[in-house]
Amino acid sequence: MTVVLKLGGSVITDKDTPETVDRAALDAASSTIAAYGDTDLVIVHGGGSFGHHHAAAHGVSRTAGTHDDTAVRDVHRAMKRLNEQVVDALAAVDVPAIPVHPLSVAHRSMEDELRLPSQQVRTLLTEGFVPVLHGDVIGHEAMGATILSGDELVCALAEALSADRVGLCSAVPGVLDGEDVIPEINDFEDVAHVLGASESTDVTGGMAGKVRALLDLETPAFVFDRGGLEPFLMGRQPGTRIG
Ligand code: IP8
Repeated sequence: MTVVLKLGGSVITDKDTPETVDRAALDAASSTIAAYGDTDLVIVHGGGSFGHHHAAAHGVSRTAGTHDDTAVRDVHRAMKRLNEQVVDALAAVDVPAIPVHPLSVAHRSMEDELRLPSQQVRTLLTEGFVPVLHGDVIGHEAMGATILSGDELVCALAEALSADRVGLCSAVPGVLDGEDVIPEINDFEDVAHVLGASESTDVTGGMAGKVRALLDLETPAFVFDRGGLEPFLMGRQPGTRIG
């Protein structure tokens, strides 16, 4: 059983205060993963208050490229700082977490397609490690560099590894219609009217972008909040099932 799990930036950071980890939330998620992540697990985390603030300050996004080397370093280094804290929190509870930095291996082609080699992740998994990737800034042919979201990574990895389940641990208990969690989504048009824009600085599209990308996957995906992490890792179906 191969599982790709994204820890959303809003879950593990204080999204409105630059470069601030939510220590209690990160430690709690790490302990849950240590207790229940008894499977081939790849972890991806989002940018939260690390990547997004720098990306917004430099005007770089998924679609707005930059040739400013300072911008690329600022965004990437912020994400590496967060990644180090995530890897350390996991390692502290004996999860064999290993950092994998997308900027060093991935790029986007002229046709706007993500090229992400996956053999290094596959090998790490086979050898018993837990690769921990993160949203990043990557080279983009003819555009300089653009943002790679954790959601894109999750989708690319799920396909490349033929994952059995995808989980997105987010700030909300699922995709919401008002106060209610939508149990299942199979068509974007059914929910387009209820998907608003993300409230904090988020350069990669918020919930609408997540749902679109997850619907394109073969693998069933679940969107849930931190309370859903344990049931998800136990093989249950918390939050919203997409696809
Ligand atoms: O939080 C974006 O990843 P996301 C990463 O998964 C950066 O959208 C660098 C802003």
